[in-house]
Amino acid sequence: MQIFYSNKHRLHAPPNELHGGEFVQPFEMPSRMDVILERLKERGFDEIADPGPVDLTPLSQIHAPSYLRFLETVWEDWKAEGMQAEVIATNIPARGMHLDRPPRNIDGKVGYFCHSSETAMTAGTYEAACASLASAQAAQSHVLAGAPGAFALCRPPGHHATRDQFGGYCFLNNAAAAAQMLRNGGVARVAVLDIDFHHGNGTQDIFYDRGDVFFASIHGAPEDSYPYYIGHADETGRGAGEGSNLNLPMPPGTGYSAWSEALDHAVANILAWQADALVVSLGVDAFKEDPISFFRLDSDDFTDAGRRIGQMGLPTVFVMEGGYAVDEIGINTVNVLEGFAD
Ligand code: 5XA
Ligand code: ZN
Repeated sequence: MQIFYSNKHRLHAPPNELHGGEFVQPFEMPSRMDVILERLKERGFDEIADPGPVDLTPLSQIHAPSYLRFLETVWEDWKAEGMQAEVIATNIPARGMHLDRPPRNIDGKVGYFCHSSETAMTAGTYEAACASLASAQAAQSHVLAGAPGAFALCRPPGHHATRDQFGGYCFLNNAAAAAQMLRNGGVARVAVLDIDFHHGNGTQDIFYDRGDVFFASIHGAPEDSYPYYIGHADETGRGAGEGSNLNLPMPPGTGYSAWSEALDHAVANILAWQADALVVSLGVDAFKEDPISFFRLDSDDFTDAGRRIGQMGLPTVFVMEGGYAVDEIGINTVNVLEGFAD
């Protein structure tokens, strides 16, 4: 399987994450990629290419122009205001406030374009996010050209990036961009299957009103897990998108038996919807030892999940999302790809 990966992710390495009321070393760290790369090579996945330059044009179909401008300029504006350290949102518009009036002040703007403040930005964040996106774009081009599958080893991840907000370690929505570009390339019906532990609120937000992209997500129930305020089963799409959104929230302690039933349900719905191609938001934080999640999947379960996805018989773009049990992230990620290739 062809893999696309850019070393530029290292440009994004904030020193801190606000977690449980204190600054900790970020869970989403560059070494995650090293462990996955090592395992890919060990298992014979050696077709690993740099994606080349990013194409920013399709972004306007999934992100708001004001948000894209913000991402591009935030670091300079932040520094110009005299801020000494990384960009962190401290004020986020809440109930009763204006959600539609972006402030001029950069501190206010950062909060306006953010939905969760664990996510910091540094001087290299925008460039790293663009390089991550480039991998997703290259993988989708490869599949569009006829490959049965391709893997975009993306960092930073993307599925929490909404039309106009960053958060959950995400800035540009790589999976949504891949889906949009498949559509632009002539694929009539594209499904996004999100198997990351966390609900892909960004991808849902982007496609919620659209009937040409189906979104299915298996995730920790919002009552108990991030992103908390979205991801319920009764969110089924709106307008032309009604019926094209499937949320399968699961309770703490969910093991592979229940999780794989949810996967089968998502697969059956995607096939019934008659998708022509698939984008998988591939997070492996459903693993039993993940430090910020509560499902109980074993490493072997990821192989089986990959097999079930492969049995759909759809051209498939895998896009890396989360997974923070760093020692096992390589095994778990590559297991999905091996199961698929089976
Ligand atoms: O898939 N999303 C993640 O793994 C990020 C979760 C951030 C929780 N604060
Ligand atoms: Zn996650």
